[in-house]
Amino acid sequence: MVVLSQPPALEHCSLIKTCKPTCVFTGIPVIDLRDPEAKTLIVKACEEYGFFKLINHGVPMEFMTRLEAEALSFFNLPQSDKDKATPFGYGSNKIGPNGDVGWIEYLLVNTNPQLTSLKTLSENFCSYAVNDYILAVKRLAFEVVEIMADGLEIEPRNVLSRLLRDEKSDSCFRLNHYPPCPQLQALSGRNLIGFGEHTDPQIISILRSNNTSGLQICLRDRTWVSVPPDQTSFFISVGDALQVMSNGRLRSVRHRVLTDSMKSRVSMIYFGGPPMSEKIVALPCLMAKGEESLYKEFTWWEYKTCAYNSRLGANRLGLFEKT
Ligand code: GA4
Repeated sequence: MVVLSQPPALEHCSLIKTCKPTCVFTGIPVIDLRDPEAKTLIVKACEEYGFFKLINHGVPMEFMTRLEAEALSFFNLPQSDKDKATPFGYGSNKIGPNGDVGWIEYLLVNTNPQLTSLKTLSENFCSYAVNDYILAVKRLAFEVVEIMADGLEIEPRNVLSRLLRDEKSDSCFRLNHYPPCPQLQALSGRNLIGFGEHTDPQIISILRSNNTSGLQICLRDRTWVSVPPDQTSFFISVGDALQVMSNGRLRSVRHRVLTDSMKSRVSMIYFGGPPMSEKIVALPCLMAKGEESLYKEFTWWEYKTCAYNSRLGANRLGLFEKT
């Protein structure tokens, strides 16, 4: 068991009572990247859930296990050492700048090689496992959005991937550690929020976690369901920017993470975003004749600024809907 040198105070985290017991959802679409039907299945999954599990993805398992081991050795350092990494993206309990809290500690860096945060982080805290992993997951993200473009029958097929491949792409990478919370056992029927409900603002997110459950997604009928963990696969989520670019056809998925009472959860997520100056608008090639865009025009910089001025769980896209 991982023991935090300074456990976050329980009263600082949001204790929520689940209204209905959440069930483990067995209906998450599972997509084999090598399946000739993958393009159609990916689009279907993103329309229905904004979420799917990807298998046969080609990223070597050692890339994941090496980074997970390095992340754990970092998160197991004394608190005073981890606090030294605050300028390089370390944070605990606080999520974003507007008062959101969670039972979590993390490292959050921009993946743009021109910015120094990732470089400094890998040199000082995570050696090079993080670089291998990010490179592999970026390539996977490019491939997934290219297959998605094929499935959407849009041309050129790099219409989405060019935004992630751009050297100015505003993408980031997050390593999350959710320590177990044994006190939860005494609070039967209550759940502790590790990471509160939200949608990801970017285009696409690629998540890998260890075998500890906790991730939940919100279905169309607004019920929350638990995603069975699978440390060998990736979970892919549609972000707000892709919802806008597809004029609402693909939906960005609301999700959250609940704390486990016994097991620590480690997740690693690549958030693929466009360059700051990019206009986020419905792709003309996806609009039917006479179809109106559902959202007002904005740049990624404007949307990101709005996200950082809002609470985690806010319906940010609502502010950009045409009335
Ligand atoms: C949610 C998705 C990513 O983790 C993240 C988060 C960011 C942060 O933790 O700094 C935000 C959150 C996320 C959306 C609203 C704002 C910004 C915290 C917050 C309250 C890195 C991102 O890009 O947006």
